[in-house]
Amino acid sequence: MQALLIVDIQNDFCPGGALAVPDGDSIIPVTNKLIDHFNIIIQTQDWHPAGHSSFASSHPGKNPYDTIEMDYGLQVLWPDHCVQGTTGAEFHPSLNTQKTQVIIRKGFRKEIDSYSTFFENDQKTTTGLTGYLKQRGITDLFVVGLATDFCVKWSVLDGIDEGFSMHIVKNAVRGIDIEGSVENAWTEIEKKGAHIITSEDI
Ligand code: VGL
Ligand code: ZN
Repeated sequence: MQALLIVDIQNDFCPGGALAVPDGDSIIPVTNKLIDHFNIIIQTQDWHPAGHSSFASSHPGKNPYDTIEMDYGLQVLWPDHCVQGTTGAEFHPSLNTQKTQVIIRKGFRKEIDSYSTFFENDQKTTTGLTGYLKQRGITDLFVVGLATDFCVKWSVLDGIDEGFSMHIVKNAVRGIDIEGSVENAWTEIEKKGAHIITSEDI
């Protein structure tokens, strides 16, 4: 059983947003076309409280894209983004959200960030997605969205560890790209055994 996982297509990750992914909104038309081909659609929504620990503004003297050592390891610090209840946290208005059956919100605990749709950044705290997918008999996840080098990458890697067959649609993802992070992401994704496909293959 197959499902489409749409990662973080939110205003703040699109041009004009607080943490804009270059060209981020260009994946929306192809994502909307893919939605027609699936019966099960899952979306994720980055959903931070104000003052979240992943925001550079929460750490005096730090700037966006600096890194900091957290209890759970190295964390990149971001501009304030996807704050709960703000326009920036809303799904992009051009994205068709009508068929979406479940929305996984992540990053809602102040002290811990969450890139992956399966686990928070401590790699232990679960979002519950595995249980949802298994109970519905879903075996194959097709992943699109933002950003290739963070939330998309970690979702794909964790999905494989959780026993799912992961397919990443390469013309329906875009990355932030910090010091080669997009290229590294593709290498890791490939090495882990994800299927790298295009929307034409579906
Ligand atoms: C993301 C950085 C911070 C993402 C979310 O969706 O890839 N990146 N929060
Ligand atoms: Zn975030």
